[in-house]
Amino acid sequence: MKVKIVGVPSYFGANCRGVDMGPSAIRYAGLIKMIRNMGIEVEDAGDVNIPNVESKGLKAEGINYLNEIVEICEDLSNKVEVLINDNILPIILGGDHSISIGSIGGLAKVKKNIGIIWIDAHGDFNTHETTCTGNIHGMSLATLVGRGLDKLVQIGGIIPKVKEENVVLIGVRDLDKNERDLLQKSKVTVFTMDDIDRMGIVEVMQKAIKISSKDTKGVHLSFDMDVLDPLEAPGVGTPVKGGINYREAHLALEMIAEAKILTSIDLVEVNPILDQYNHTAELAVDLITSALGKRIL
Ligand code: 6HN
Ligand code: MN
Ligand code: MN
Ligand code: MN
Repeated sequence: MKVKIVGVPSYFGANCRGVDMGPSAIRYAGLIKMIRNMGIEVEDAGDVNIPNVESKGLKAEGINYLNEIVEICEDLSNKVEVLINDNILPIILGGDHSISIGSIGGLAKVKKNIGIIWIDAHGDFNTHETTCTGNIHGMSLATLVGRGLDKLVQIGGIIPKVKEENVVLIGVRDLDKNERDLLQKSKVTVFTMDDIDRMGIVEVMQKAIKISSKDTKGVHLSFDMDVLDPLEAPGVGTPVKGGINYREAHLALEMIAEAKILTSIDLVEVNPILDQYNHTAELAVDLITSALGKRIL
């Protein structure tokens, strides 16, 4: 296995500063060294270029930073396409969760048939018609299954990038009303926090791995740090109480590693401005190593 790190220091999809420092904080927490210590070949591919529109509050079609996000995600999708073609496992560091449109956009160009495991406190299943905030990080999963604004859905050229039947959402506890209706009518499989409480993370992950990998050429892991309980991961932009703990997160990712289905990873929404002593970024590093197969006792 060969791994390359790509940073996407963008806050546009969250419309809130801080997450743009996520890639730096995660690198500073020792990501490269920790992966290398596992005996895995790893290289830092640097950052995607982010347009400088400091505090302009740009909107297009009523959506915050629509054009900037399209530009960033097209660029990212091209970079990920190259890495996947070279048999490299990309780890994309956010930035806010809108960047997954670019990373999975690139993956879909090469692999065609893929699955997604989306671990998040939120559904990210709004469209331009249901959003209450106009923030694209709340629309990224909907976009990937082909719902919403043409400009977003068309990123990377493959529409949809993934079939809903192969999408699993885990850890959800905060959905907007219309977003919930959309999800319920969709073919996406949702495991809420309540499901995790009742079934346990092991059964949830066994199901998730089966569903996401069924008839696919691999699975992308999209890990939003706000799925963790804010007591353990305070450095996120949209914290919601009642999340999973470090042990559950580790076990979930360790099981994904054992299943050997992963093509690519993104880890998003680390906000160092809201963090304490870079703790959330350090947790992010630990969890990435779990997804790469590191065992902890
Ligand atoms: N995230 N549902 C809210 C919205 O703005 O649409 C919150 C989205 C949070 C997105 O954390 O990636
Ligand atoms: Mn998210
Ligand atoms: Mn979230
Ligand atoms: Mn373990």
